Amino acid sequence: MSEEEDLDLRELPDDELVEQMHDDLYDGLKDEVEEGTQILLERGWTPYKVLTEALVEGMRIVGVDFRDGILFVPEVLMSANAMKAGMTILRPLLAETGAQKVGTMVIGTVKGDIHDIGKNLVSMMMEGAGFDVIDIGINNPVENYLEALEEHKPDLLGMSALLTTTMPYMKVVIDALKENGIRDDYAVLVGGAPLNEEFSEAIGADAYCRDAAVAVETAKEFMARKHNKAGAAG
Ligand code: B1M
Repeated sequence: MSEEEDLDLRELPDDELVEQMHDDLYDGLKDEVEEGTQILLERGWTPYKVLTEALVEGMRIVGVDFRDGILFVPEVLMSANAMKAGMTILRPLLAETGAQKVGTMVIGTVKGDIHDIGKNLVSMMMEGAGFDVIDIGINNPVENYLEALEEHKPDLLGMSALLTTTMPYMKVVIDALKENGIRDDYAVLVGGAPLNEEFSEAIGADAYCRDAAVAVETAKEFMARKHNKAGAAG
């Protein structure tokens, strides 16, 4: 038996367990990442702390080696699957806040882009904060956004892009909203690793969200503003 197989995750103190989870995520070991997630929860870690310190940080490390050509697509896919397995455990816990429904958001990754971990994380955190989230998935052409907006009449539209080649597509969607005369019906929030404030402003979005926590805060601010406006008008 190898040393890896001998390792009992339950025997590790928190800091070593988290480090081991980063390694397991790196190696795409889904079962181990699931087990580590469970153990940290049993030890009283909040779902948010497990998410950020064990999973998101692990994926950050994967990203660095992917960029540097040490890891390749098939390996990173395994890491992504392991990360998603951990997120599946955390999702219902993050949504269990009992918060009142505060608004609705349609969210999707733009056309040409299949990255969905960040978007899923934003969805989870938004649900946890009391938003109804309609997730239209990945690789969305403008028609999908328009259909979802028409069908669900949300307060907010969220778009995610992880590639410098796909982020300009967000402007295509915003321009389509303008052409259809519905731009002002929604607050458009954008996010994804290659974006920044400047880009968000340049394409006419309402806000750039650096991470999922910022997305939640920004969404809440927009809802408060919307209610104040409605109050003032009525
Ligand atoms: Co991709 N990939 N990838 N990849 N991948 C990146 C993005 C890259 C930066 C890696 C690198 O080189 N360092 C690079 C992009 C370079 C660039 O454009 N400048 C890259 C590349 C090149 C590619 C391919 C082209 C590789 C290839 O085929 N040669 C290919 C493209 C496929 C395509 O989309 N057409 C590709 C494929 C893949 C996998 C399929 C293997 C896998 C995706 C699996 C999946 O998502 N199901 C993958 C992964 C996992 C990554 C990295 C390693 C990790 C992304 C991630 O999940 N991060 C990534 C490296 C990196 O980002 N540093 C990389 C964790 C996640 C929690 O963070 O997504 O940033 P993030 O989301 C954050 C915030 O950005 C924000 O909140 C989130 C939570 O805090 N946010 C939002 C995101 N969306 C939001 C929406 C909002 C608000 C906030 O709306 C309101």
